[in-house]
Amino acid sequence: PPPTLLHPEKWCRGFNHFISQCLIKDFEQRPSVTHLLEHPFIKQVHGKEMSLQKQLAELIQEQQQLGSTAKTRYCTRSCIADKFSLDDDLVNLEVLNEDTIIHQLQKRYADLQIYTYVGDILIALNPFQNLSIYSPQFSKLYHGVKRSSNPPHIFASADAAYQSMVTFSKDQCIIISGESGAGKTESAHLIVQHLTFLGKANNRALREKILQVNPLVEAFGNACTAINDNSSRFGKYLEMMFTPTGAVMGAKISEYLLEKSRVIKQAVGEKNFHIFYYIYAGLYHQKKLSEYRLPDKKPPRYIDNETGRVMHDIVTKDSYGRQFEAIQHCFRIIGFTDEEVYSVYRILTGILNTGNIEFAAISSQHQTDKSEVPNPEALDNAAALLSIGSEELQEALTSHCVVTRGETIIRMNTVDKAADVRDAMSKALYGRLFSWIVNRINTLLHNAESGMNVGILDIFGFENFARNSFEQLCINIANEQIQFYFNQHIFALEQMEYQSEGIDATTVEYEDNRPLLDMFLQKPMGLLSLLDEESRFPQATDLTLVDKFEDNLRCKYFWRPKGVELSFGIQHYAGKVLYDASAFLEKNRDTLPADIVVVLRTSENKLLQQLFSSPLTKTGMFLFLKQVQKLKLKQYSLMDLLSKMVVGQPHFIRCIKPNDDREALMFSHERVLLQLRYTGILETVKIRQKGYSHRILFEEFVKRYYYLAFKAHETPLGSRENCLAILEKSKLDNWVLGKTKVFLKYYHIEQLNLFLREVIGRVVVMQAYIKGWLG
Ligand code: AOV
Ligand code: MG
Repeated sequence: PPPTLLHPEKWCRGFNHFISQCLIKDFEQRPSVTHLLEHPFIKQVHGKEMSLQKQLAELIQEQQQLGSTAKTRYCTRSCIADKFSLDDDLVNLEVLNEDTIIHQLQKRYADLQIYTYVGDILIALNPFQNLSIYSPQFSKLYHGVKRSSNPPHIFASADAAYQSMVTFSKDQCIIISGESGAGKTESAHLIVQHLTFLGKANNRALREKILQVNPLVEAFGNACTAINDNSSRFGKYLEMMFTPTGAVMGAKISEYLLEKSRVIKQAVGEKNFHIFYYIYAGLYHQKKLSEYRLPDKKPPRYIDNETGRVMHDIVTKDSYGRQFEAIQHCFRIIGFTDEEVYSVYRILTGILNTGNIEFAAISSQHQTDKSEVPNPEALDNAAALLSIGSEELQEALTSHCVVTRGETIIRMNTVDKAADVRDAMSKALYGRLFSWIVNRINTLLHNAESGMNVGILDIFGFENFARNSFEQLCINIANEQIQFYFNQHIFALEQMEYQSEGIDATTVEYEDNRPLLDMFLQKPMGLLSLLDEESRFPQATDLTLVDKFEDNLRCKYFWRPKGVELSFGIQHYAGKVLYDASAFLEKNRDTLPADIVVVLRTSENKLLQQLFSSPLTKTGMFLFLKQVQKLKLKQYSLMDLLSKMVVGQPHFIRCIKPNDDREALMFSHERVLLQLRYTGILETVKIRQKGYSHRILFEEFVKRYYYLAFKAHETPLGSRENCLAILEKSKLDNWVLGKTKVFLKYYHIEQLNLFLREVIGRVVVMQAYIKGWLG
């Protein structure tokens, strides 16, 4: 069905668009010219445009001059003129300032035009309501057409990445950024949806599998926070692999920095990872709670944050139960065995039972701070589900071995210490289970053949809560790095290259967050190094840590508020955040006592045994983000990191949250302005207006576009002159030739590709015409 939410006139702008609509709606595939001309829609606009027949006649004439042959699909769309709405791209603004930009976005948002271009960058405003613009019809609409044929759309961005990959045989990456709740994860889903559509493999099963990856990992890695009901609590890089001809053939996912602490505790108003509620509801409805030793009155402590509420939701809301079925479906489609899934459930419910183990102090004559488990039932339940001995488990929780001078001594744990060990075990179980699932998905979707890929980066967005802890710091540093990457790509590298190619291009000032990143990542005096160093001192406390920060981080981005001992502030690119350093050291140490590992290794659950026996093969993560997680990299060098991170040609999507109330159609001027400011949108528009977003080596350029100026059988040299010939023949303007490269504006590429397709398309149209197919 056509979009209902948008005014038809706004949505269907060009003639071209009508054609595409007709193609999709009324003719399935390819209409004859007569059919097209008969169509009421076409009839209506026909008079205003050049007649189709006239165009065809011209095409044939041109074609005879070009005299080349080619094979490609039937292509009517590209030979029909269209109009371009200037509103779609901020680069077209005549008066360029914050006011005009925000006015434009606001106007568009009111029309439910949530997408807007800044050159090749896409701005996506969260609509906070479901729009009917993501159906397969829309995927078709945005498939391989000129960008200006349709209003801006996330499918167009996915399409651009895909076409780029196929055309240049080069890996691509799509980097989605924005603060928490801005719509990154939704955008990532839509991109996967469109890419699976584009990469139509004969293998339907594989496509199905790929579409289940996000829902599955998000059930384990997303949770409800104060800002977003489906907040990503881990970073995700999903690579979709394609054959050289562009058919999808596999996928690979990398995860980093899962917020494990959520397993054991959540802030007020927040929840544990989705999967715990899904499984609880699923087992409840299947009447299997007792089999997994879960109570049906009061849910386990780990998921019972708001007393009473959780059980009520589990019993009454059928959405949780449905989600559980969906997850079972995901597991099955992707190819997990029943045994594996069963083991996963045992471990998850084992974790829930572990959380219920309590400790009480017992005093004996010799030791006053011993602890015991007053509720052996919980202990037995946890041990049973994890398939380990309950006595061994109790021992590992309440005592630990120390080796001094070759002698092994057993020390008893205090109540607090025992509780910490219990929680550390739960976190480790969950964290390793999560990594295992990701690894398993990769094995199941792996394809040994070499190909190209489009990677999609979707991380947790910038967060600023009432109370911010270690997790927020990690999340915000990761966002700081993405911002840096964006800046490097859009501003710094670009300007460097102009210089080396001897091109005169105006420089644009931008807010460089490098000093801030240095403050975090520098060795040995950066914040993370200091944290690491302090974590190694057994005597250190969170207070000595903040003192250390204060003594060493002497820069304007760091400050310590008066009167609040454990707090410190950071001026992030996206705003000021006040952090509470309680438990920073413990969270950074993230230690799991050896005693626990030993016990878990004895498990009869094969999967669990595996989780703790060998180090899991970590998937190829981005070094730059891994750095945040593993603070032990040898030398910190930003440019080095950066070059490793560039896994392909980047495409940027900047998500913007129009309001904090998650309300549809509400546009908070203030909030949007803030986001425009800190993401440097104004500067981005400026540089896109003035700069050249594409730089192609002469040789590559000629190889790719020689068709436009030379005969099909010719093989012209990759020289400056030949580039010039092609560019002149194409009648483009505003390009520049450097010493080794052709510098193009973002829209040139599209025009060139379109010309190329037109040349090829004409051949087909002409042949079809001659054969009498169309007459
Ligand atoms: P995030 O990924 O950027 O936050 P999400 O993608 O989870 O944000 O989006 C938050 C919510 O906004 C979703 O659950 C939807 O309800 C709504 N939403 C976003 N984009 C769309 C869209 N295109 N159409 C309809 N609704 C949308 V975080 O992961 O919290 O940083 O950590
Ligand atoms: Mg997200």
